[in-house]
Amino acid sequence: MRARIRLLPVNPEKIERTLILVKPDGVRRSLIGEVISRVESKGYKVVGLKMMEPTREILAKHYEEHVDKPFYEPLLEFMLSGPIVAIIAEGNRVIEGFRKLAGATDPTTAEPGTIRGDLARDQGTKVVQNIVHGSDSTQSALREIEIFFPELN
Ligand code: IDP
Ligand code: MG
Repeated sequence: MRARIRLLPVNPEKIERTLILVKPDGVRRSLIGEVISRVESKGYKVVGLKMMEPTREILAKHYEEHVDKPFYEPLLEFMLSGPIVAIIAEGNRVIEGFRKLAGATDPTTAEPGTIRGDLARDQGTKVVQNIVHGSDSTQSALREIEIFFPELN
C-alpha cells in the first residue's frame, strides 16, 4: 500500500491591509515613487493604487477623530490643496510596519531613515505637512479603505 503523504499546512501569511495616502505635499514634490518604493522594498504588496482629488466630505469622514483639534480646518484645507495618491498595501503586520516606515507625525522629530524623517520638515504651517498617512489600527484600516476605495465593496 502506498503511503499517503499529508502536506503540512504552510504557515499562511495573515493577510492584513492598510491604507496609505501620499498627501498633496508628497505629490507636489514628486515623491510618489519614493513612497511606493519604500513600501515595496520592505516587502509589502501594493494591491490598490489611484491618484484622486478627494472631496471635503471624504476627508471629513477620514479625519473625523480630529474634528475638535485646532489643526482640523488647516488639515482639511491642506488635503484639498492638490491631488493625493491612495494606496492599499498588504502583508503580515503591514499596519504597524508602515507606521514604522512613515515615522513620527512631527517630521522634525521623526527618525532619520523614516519617510517623514528623511523627506519632510516643519514648514511653520498650521498643519504639519508630513508626506504620508497610514492607518493606525485594524479597525481604522478597514474603515479608511472603505472610504477611499468604496468600489471594492
Ligand atoms: P498621524 O498622521 O501620524 O496618524 P494624527 O495624529 O492622526 O497623525 O494627525 C493627522 C494629521 O494631522 C497628521 O499627519 C498631521 O498632518 C496633522 N497633525 C497632527 N497633529 C498635529 C499638530 O499638533 N499640529 C499640526 N498638525 C498636526
Ligand atoms: Mg492618524
